[in-house]
Amino acid sequence: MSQKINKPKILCSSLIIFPLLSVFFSTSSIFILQKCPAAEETPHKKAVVIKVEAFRYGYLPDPIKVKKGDKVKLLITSRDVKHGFYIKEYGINSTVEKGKITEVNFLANKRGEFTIVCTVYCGSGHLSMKGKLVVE
Ligand SMILES: [Cu+2]
Repeated sequence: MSQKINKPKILCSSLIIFPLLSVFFSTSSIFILQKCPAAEETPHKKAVVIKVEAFRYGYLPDPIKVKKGDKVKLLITSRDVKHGFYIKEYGINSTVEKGKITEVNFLANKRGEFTIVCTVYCGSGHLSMKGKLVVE
């Protein structure tokens, strides 16, 4: 008789213990993942956002300074007319119009100084319209 009573008890307690164990292990593994330094580095690095203004005949800020390894987001506007924004070494070739924001995203994976060139004729000083990107 006593065996017949005990079986449901064991079944019942295992029904409680196993979910509790699984909850314990899943929460502890989440905790371990959060503490793991590798997990902290894995999420995508936040982009460095820089507002840039193009004008006759230059760019502000000048130079645009970032650090090697930075994910860079440039938000470029024009003060006056349509301009170009060209950086050969980074394969960037965009245009900027007054009243609009041109977004340029790139990974600053090359150290050095790079010339920014205007590729849209914008007036008598167009050919001398240059800026600089510095990747430190
Ligand atoms: Cu120009």
